[in-house]
Amino acid sequence: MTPKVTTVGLGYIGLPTSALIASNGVEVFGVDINPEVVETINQGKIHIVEPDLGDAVAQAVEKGYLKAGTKIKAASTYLVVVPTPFKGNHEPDISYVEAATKEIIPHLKEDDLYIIESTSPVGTTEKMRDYIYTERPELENKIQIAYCPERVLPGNVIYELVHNDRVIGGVDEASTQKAIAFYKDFVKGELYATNARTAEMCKLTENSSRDVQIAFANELSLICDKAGINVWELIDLANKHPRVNILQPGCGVGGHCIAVDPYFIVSEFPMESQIIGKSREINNYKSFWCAEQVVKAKQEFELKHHRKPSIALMGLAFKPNIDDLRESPAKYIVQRVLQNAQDEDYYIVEPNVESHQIFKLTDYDEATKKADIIVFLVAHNEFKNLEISEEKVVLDFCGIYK
Ligand code: SAJ
Repeated sequence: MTPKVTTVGLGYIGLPTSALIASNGVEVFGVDINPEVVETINQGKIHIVEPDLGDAVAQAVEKGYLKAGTKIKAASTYLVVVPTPFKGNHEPDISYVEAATKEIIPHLKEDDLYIIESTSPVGTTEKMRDYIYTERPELENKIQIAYCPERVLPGNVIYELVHNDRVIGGVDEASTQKAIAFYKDFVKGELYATNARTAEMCKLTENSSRDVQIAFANELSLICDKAGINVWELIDLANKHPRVNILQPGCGVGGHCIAVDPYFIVSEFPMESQIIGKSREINNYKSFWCAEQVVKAKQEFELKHHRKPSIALMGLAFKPNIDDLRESPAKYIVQRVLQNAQDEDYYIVEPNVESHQIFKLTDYDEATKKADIIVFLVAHNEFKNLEISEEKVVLDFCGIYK
């Protein structure tokens, strides 16, 4: 197969994107450094949990439009969809984007289109353009280079890939237009043209905006705890105002996007990013505070009952109804609580995961029946209608009872 599109990175975004393009009858070659991932996909199976993705991949592979491999194949469009984590000091790490580009460079030819979708610090696309033209000076201004961030919500990826509006920014007008023409074939949302730097900043802005708004809700929850006010009721009431829309507090902000991307702005513009930086601190502090509350509840129980309590820790995922534990505040809280453990019995619950390497998992019914203290960390659907007897101590950090 001679692919039209080569996608580098077959993770949470790269794989669904590849499957979607392939489902439009376009030959797509997906590249991943992990041979097991490649083998799984070539069998028409998937290595991640995402509704409807399994069917999309199975069909695309069966029809011969999607193939995977560990080495790049020449195509006319290249999509870079690799992770951009941060380093120890919260500085963005674009080494995967650089490595993918290095692999693509020898295959590039006149009129090819190179697109970065990975979340990237401002200036990355221009940096890669300079890198490409240093290695291949004969191609200068003869290929098109653009940035188009993904903005899909895990759990609803297949729908949002097609229906969300997209922001597309080239390093020049011709690049922007060529990238728009590419996305037009499989995106039903609006395609908005801009330049590469604005498109990069737009992605960082979207996730920072959500982080700042969640920080506001989390700050309110700390204030309300001291003031003896139910924060959930307060937010519901404040949101009755036609121009107020406060998000929900929780046990912190997790995932590999919202808890990461704001640092890409803060590390480049530390003096200016006051609210963005502080929001990260507040959301991280909220997880620490939750862990402290569990320890406090444990000590109070001991003083009152003269015995050690048993404790149910409900949820490990980074948000409700998913199996993804990456950058999860709930997992962090469980770890911190266990570091403070003495002889108490702990029941750790995560209904979306069968087993865990470190934590022994318990069924949610059994855990809530056996435990003296029940700590709700993630608002999974399974936890919403549990019958919990009145003598139990309940810490509800995620609004199960609101
Ligand atoms: N959270 C709260 N309170 C809320 C909403 C969320 O505490 O009111 C917490 C969640 O529990 C979770 C974290 O925030 O720990 C992030 O969850 P999320 O559902 O807000 O977002 P993600 O990380 O699943 O996906 C985000 C989305 N970005 C925005 O909504 C601006 C998605 O559209 C992006 O594509 C994705 O990041 C990404 O890949 O960047």
